[in-house]
Amino acid sequence: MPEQDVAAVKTALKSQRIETPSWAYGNSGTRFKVFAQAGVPRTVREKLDDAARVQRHTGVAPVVALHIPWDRAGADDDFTALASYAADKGLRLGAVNANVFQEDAYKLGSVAHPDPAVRRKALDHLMECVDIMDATGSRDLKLWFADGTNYPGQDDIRARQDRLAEALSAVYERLSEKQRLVLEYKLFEPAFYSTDVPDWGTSYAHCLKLGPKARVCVDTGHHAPGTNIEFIVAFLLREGKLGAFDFNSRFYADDDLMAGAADPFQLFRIMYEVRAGGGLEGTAEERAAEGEGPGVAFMLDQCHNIEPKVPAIIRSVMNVQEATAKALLVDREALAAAQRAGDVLTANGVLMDAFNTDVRPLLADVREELGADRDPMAAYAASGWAEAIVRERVGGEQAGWGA
Ligand code: LRH
Ligand code: MN
Ligand code: MN
Repeated sequence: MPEQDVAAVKTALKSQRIETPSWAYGNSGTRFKVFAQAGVPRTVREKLDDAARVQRHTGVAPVVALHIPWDRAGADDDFTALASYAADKGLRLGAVNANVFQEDAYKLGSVAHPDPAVRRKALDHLMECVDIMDATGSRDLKLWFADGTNYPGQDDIRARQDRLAEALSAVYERLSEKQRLVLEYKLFEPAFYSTDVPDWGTSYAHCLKLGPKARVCVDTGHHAPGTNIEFIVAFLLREGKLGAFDFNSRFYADDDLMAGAADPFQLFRIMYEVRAGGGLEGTAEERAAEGEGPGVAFMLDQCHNIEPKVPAIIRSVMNVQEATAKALLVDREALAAAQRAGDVLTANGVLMDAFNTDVRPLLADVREELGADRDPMAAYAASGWAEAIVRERVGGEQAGWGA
């Protein structure tokens, strides 16, 4: 590859920002068991301390997404102070994830619940999340609703859409010009018969009606097996409606395993469509600013149930970077020529050549040039952080789902 092309690939890789989820630093599990790990953060500040390690070793993960109310612990309701704490660590606070799925009141749903009092309660929480965004300077409000039904006839499917639309529109009006809402879809779970935002089409239709500040969030674990996620990505980017990713990987359902672990080829195909749709263009600052441009947030949303959390997050960041690097290596001119000529095998070969390239040396150079570590996993293991947090984080309650 010509020298100037390598430089362009490196520039794009250096400006990528991968947002890590605060909840991935805490304890999590399946519905059967949460295995507690020693050294896990007890407060949101300790989660940020861990995130700062991820940033230090990788150089591309300076943003941390919050989940409310999980991140109240240690924030003392002063999110302006929390944002300064993050800034002191070289971090900034990213998407604010609303949580209207863990209280008894939400048994039959939140914003689509048949009882207006429950809908009001849910909407109040969404509004409160926007207040928090005002304090943290976050751009995105991430909305995922566990709403749906388990049995045919349980509730009116159309009425639930009306209620959902009403809440979305109220929260949309509350957003400033610089803020956005990203609406995440999920096929099933916890609802098993009908889900109110089950797929990208439903999310897209609501976002289209709401306006330019509303975009779709693609969580890679939220589809039916076999779904062509890169098609969805290509379509949404073309329409200017792709807002964010929740990256994770899965073998069966919403497994929330490390991004790129189950299917690195799928992650590459997704990142190729992001690149082809302009999602990697511009500087990090340009992409983070709302308004024109693709503005796609690359977030992780995963749970480390059996593996140590900080290095698992480092590994995930590296996996996203590897997929991105390979996507950037695709020879677009050769690909376009083969596509124009109808040369199926050459076109496929161009893509596979990029996927089969070992990009690890290139990424090691990128990290070194960023002042991070060539081998983040080894650097973390040698840093003593894992031992220090086990020693120091004693007493108190560990953070996890619900704390
Ligand atoms: C739902 C989901 C959503 C939640 C997160 C904890 O399955 O993906 O993004 O906020 O998990
Ligand atoms: Mn998600
Ligand atoms: Mn999920």
